Amino acid sequence: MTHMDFDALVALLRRIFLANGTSEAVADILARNCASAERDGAMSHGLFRMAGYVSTLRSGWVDGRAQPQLEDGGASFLRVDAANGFAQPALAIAAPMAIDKARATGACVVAIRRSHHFAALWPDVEPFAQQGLVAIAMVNSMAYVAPPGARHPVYGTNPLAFAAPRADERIVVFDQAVSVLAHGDVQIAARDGHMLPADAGVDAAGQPTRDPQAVLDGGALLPFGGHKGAAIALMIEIMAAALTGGLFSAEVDWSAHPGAQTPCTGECLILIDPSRSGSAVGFADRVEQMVTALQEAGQARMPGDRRFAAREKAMREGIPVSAHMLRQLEALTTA
Ligand code: NDP
Ligand code: PYC
Repeated sequence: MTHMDFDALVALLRRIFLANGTSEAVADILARNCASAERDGAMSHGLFRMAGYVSTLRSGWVDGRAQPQLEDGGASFLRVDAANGFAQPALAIAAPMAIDKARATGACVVAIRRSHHFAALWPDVEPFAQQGLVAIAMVNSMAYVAPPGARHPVYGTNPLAFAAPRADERIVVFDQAVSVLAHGDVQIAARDGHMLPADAGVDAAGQPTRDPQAVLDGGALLPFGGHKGAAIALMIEIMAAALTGGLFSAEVDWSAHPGAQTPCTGECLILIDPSRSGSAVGFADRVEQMVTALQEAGQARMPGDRRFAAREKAMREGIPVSAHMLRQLEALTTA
C-alpha cells in the first residue's frame, strides 16, 4: 500500500482520461471527482470506477469531448444539453449562472439531459452549500432496481444528494442511492467474496438472495424501505429524466456499444437561497440548532461525518492506494 498525495492522484487519473480521448476540461473535472471519492473513502465511486470509465470511453458510447450547451429556461430555470457527454462538465458550465439565478430569484432548477453520471453525487451539491445555498441533486441511472411486486427492474439506483450550510462554514450533506446498496457496492462485494445484507436483492427468478453474483447475473436490487424508497425512485425518474428531457433508466440501451457502463440519462439540481427564509435567526444557525438537537438526543454520527473524517486523514497522511490498483491505473494510461 502506498499513500498518494491528492494532487498526484488527480494527475494520474487525468493522464488516464486524456489517454482515452477526453478533452482537457473533462479530464480535469472527472479526475478530481474520482480522486475526491477515493480520498473521502467513497470507494464504490473512487478508483474502482476508472476501468469502467475507460471501457465506456473506448466503446464510443460516451463523448469525452462533448461541448455542453446551456439554454436559458426562465428566471429560475436553466437547461443543459450535455450532448452525450459527462454530467459533471455540464454542471460546471451551468453553475455560475445557476448561482446568479438562485440569488436573484430565490431558487434555480438546473435540468441536465443527455448526460452520463458514473460518480458519487455529493460533489455536485457540496460546493453550493459551501457558498451558502441549499442544494438538492437527483440522478437516474440504469434499470437495476425492481419496484415492489415487479417482474423486472425498472428504476435506476437513483441517488439523491442534499447539502445545506451550517454555522462556522460547515455543511450538512447526505448522498444516498435509492437501493439498499449502490450497484458499485454489489460489484465490490462480488469481487471480494462478501455476502449482501438481507433484503438487498433478488436473483433472476425473483427470489431473495444475499449472493452479489446472483443479483448481477440477471437479478435486481431492491429499494430501501420497500414502497417508500420505491416512491423516491419514482420521483427521481420524473425529476432527472421526464423534467430534464433525459432517458428513463429503463430506456438506456447500450447494446450497440459493448464495454459501455455509464448510464446516459439526466440530472436535476435545485438550488435555494436560504437568505430568503422567514427564519428570525439566520438559516445556518437554525440548521446548527437542529444538528445540536440530534446530537443531544444521542445521534453520534451525522451523514457526511465519516467522509469528512476520511478526507481530513487522507489530506494529512495521503490516500492509500494498493500496489495492485496502482498497476491497474498505470496500465490505463496507454490507450
Ligand atoms: P451509503 O448508504 O453508504 O450512505 C448514504 C448516506 O448515509 C451518506 O451520506 C452517509 O454518510 C450516511 N450514513 C451512512 N451511515 C450512517 C450512519 N450510521 N449514521 C448517519 N449517517 C450515515 O451510500 P449509498 O450506498 O446509498 O451510495 C453510495 C454512493 O453511490 C453515493 O455517493 C451515491 O451518489 C453513489 N451512487 C451513484 C449513482 C449514479 O448513478 N451516479 C447511483 C447510485 C449510487 P457518509 O458518506 O459520511 O458515510
Ligand atoms: O453504483 O449504482 C451505482 C451506480 C450506477 C451508476 C453509477 N453508479
